[in-house]
Amino acid sequence: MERVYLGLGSNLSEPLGQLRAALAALAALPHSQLAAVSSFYSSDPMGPADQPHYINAVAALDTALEPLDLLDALQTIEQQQGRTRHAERWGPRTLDLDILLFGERLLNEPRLQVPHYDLQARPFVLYPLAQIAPGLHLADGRKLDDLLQTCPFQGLELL
Ligand code: A4P
Ligand code: MG
Repeated sequence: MERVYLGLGSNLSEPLGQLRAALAALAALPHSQLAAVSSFYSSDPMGPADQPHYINAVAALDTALEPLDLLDALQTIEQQQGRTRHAERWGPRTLDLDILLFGERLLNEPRLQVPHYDLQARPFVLYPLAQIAPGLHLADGRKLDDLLQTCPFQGLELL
């Protein structure tokens, strides 16, 4: 089993319900166990400002799935929850499931970059992650505490 951290986000079609449904789907994944879930946070949208606030959370999943198999499973869950992909970057979505960290792995594949390319810039990722993994060291040598220092708790509200 490897410990994976997942970012959950939604800003359409009752975001709280979207996250709850996503967590139930994650808990039902084969060869996997949902180990921890952060609080839910309301967050200002990153990207186009003319979209609703997001609800974000981070979950820890222990899994024996390979990374690309987990990605397939996450995209299936996104699709089951009505996700449609649009051209607009960072636009609104019913559900976004991102692989933030995957055990000690460093992945740079066409479909999957791990650690997530932008996690250091996202308070709605770093603060919930710190809640369930305080003092975490990333596989690439960075320390979560250092990333938090340069990413203010801004536009974020603990629900
Ligand atoms: N992909 C590569 N690496 C990964 C990874 N580590 N985890 C590929 C998941 N997927 C990864 O993703 C596009 C492709 O990225 C996938 O097919 C996969 O092979 P997507 O979910 O289809 O597209 P996207 O999410 O719209 O694109 P992008 O640029 O990844 O968007 P982000 O970065 O996820 O941003 N504001 C707030 N407050 N909270 C949010 O959660 N989210 C976004 C989306 C914008 N603004 C936000 C939030
Ligand atoms: Mg995504």
